[in-house]
Amino acid sequence: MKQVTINVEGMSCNHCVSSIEGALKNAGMSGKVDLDSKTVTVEYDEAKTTVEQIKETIEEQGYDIV
Ligand SMILES: [Cu+2]
Repeated sequence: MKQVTINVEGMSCNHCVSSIEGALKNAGMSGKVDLDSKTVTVEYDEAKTTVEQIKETIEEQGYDIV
């Protein structure tokens, strides 16, 4: 498993946390949102997932990648 930390703009509350973490989970990844540092740390299998796909998954929820 690899790990990547992505800076994300627009996350402000627990709803944001659960929509992003839920979307990542549905896509087969394990994500952790940190509202204080405005980051999402994702563990993923590089054989199945690219960083681009992770970013798209977050953007599809309505958040901007910095
Ligand atoms: Cu929110």
